[in-house]
Amino acid sequence: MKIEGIELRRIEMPLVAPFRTSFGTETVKKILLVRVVTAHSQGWGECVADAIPSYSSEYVDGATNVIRDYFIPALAQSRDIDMWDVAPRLRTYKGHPMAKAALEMAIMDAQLRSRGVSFRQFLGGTVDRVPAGVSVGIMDSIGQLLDAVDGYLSQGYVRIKLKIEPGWDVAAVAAVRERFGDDVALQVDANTAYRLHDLRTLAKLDAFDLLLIEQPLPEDDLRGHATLATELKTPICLDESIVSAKSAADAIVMGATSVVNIKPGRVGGFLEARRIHDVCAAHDVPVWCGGMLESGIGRAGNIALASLPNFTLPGDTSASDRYYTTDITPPFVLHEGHVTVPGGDGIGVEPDPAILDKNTVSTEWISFT
Ligand code: OSB
Ligand code: MG
Repeated sequence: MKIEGIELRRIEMPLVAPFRTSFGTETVKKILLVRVVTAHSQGWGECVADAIPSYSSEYVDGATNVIRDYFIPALAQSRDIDMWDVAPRLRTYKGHPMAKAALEMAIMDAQLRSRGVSFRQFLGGTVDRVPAGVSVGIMDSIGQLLDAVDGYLSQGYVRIKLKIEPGWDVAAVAAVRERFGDDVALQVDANTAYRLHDLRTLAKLDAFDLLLIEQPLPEDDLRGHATLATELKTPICLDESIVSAKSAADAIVMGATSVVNIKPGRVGGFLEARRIHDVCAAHDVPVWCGGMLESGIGRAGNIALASLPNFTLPGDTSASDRYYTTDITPPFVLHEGHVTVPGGDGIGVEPDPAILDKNTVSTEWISFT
């Protein structure tokens, strides 16, 4: 596939409500979109790096720079590119999985569109809709939290994930259980906010029959998670720690995780995401698709990924209006707690040019010719 050029477009989208986690609060999502243009098609990729390096070391300005200054020149050495070449060609550059994933996604989308194949077909998805969970941020009060959860449950979300941190954990979970009962599928996400010495607090969560606790300890502490797993009844699910199929296999074999959150951006792209799906399936470890507050572009890819057979838990694949009043693509909507897997070629969605322009902060075009 011959690439004519690549556009790097920065957009900013106001969130419908501030999203607070143990590492910070987001009110406007800054997104880097990658558009790959070939003679026959174009493809879209979304970089999920946040504005600041707090979920991981990546951030959106850094991702823009490394793509422009290193990754595109490496790919431009030959205009003829296949999606399978992207990761191997960028391997000499360490890290930056979210930046690499965005570029690979755009090339994959262009290639699959020109072949008339959808992401779902290509990845091996087996269903045409996936269950939608919702990730609920840390709030100023328990009352506010209960109102938010109430709203999501009445919309039909089939699973609630509460963001937690020291001081906003046992009481928040207890209040949600108390108010909405034991039948609500409930889980928590700590985004690395705890240490092993918090064991007694974390063990209190065992009383609430949670589906899982996500990433309680720092990302490099696999051994700590393995120790914690022997002390807790609640299953541990790793997010930040899982950066590749190899790290997933290691974490599983060490007993550090019994469920895995897969985010294509965090692991360097959809091809590696599928390998993680496969390695987890081989170990009978269920997976679910995480989210990074994506626009409709990234969301389309995530929902296609979530249609693979070992995605047996609902993901953070919420409807577009959970994040944005107006998304850049036609919105993904909730039907009976599910979202529909796009069936069109490539990611199966296209941004609306006028909405895109309205949210655009800057664009740059890098010609391959
Ligand atoms: O840890 O899953 C996370 C958002 C930004 C960074 C990290 C995380 C999240 C979420 C949001 O939980 C999930 C979503 O996109 O709905
Ligand atoms: Mg998480």
